[in-house]
Amino acid sequence: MSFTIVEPATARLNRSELAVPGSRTELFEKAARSAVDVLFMDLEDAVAPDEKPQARKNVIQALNEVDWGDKVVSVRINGLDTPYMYRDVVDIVENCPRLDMIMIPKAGTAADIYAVDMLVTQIEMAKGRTKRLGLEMIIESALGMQNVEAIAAASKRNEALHFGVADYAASIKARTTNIGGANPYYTMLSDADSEGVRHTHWGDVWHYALARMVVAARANGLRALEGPYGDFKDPDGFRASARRAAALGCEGKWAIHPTQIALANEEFTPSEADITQAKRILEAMEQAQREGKGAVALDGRLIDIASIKQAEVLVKKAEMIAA
Ligand code: 1VU
Ligand code: GLV
Ligand code: MG
Repeated sequence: MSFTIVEPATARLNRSELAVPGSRTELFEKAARSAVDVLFMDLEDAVAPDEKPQARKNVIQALNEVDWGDKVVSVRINGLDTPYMYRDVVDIVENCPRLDMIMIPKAGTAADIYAVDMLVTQIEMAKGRTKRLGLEMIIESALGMQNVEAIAAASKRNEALHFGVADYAASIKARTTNIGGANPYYTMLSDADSEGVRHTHWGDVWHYALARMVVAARANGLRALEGPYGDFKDPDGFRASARRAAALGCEGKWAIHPTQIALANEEFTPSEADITQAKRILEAMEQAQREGKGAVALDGRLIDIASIKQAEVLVKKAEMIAA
């Protein structure tokens, strides 16, 4: 290990995160009763400008009146460049003791996080809030991606980074109108094979951005989450998107429709086979260490001390889900 120890953020199960527009009050109870791990009530892009003040009132009322059970509840405030954001923070933090986190959209620089932290800290002190609020940031602009490391390290309140693929695509001027998923333009054509056929190879157009964000999150002890998949009638596409995000180190994905909650929960839950294999690795390494060995073979493959850490990630996640 480095002499620099990475402190993990508040541990929360965050396989799924449901987006609930603050203007649609009829959805609040449904969200509270759903199987989602975390939900955020949105004051930002799902709410039209004329509806912003009313949506803020709706969210405050719901945070005080709806029984959210053990759900982790967040509010997505408006961006720091809008006339709404300061009042979102002041009214919501002053009046909502149940709130767990604030989601900052379009985080661009570490100073954005500093500004929200400063405001939240003053309100917490003034109001004697006992529950310390966490911050989750959406990385969804070229500026935010350029500064992602500094954003991740900007506050001790930070808990998670989210990849906001829709705004990110717009910000980098990518050629797409899809929200997440594959991009038919992002392909390469192979040379002709022995039968003269040329094959199209699909790539993951978001690989670099997502991987870069995951590294920044993990280097600062934060959760990394994948954002929206807009086609909520395409469970296979959602699953593929979630699965490759999990493979890259994400621990959850947004649901923009209730049908995506179970898909996210399933895809970010380690399978029985994965857990069994992880436990076998831990047992084999315990035996190896009793015998004074650091590296041994299991099923014809190398396992060593790093394998213990890999296996523990899976076993700890399974224990968290079972708790
Ligand atoms: O079966 P019921 O009638 O009882 O319920 C409906 C509907 O009310 C409910 N439902 C939801 N419940 C909780 N949270 C939700 N977000 C939610 N969405 C729907 O589920 C049942 C089936 O709904 P539906 O298929 O009839 O869906 P609608 O036509 O009512 O709504 C579809 C959209 C996509 C508009 C809706 O799901 C929605 O508003 N989703 C969230 C949008 C959002 O928050 N966007 C911001 C985050 S994404 C981003 O920033 C970048 C793209
Ligand atoms: C989320 O906010 C996105 O823009 O994808
Ligand atoms: Mg966005």
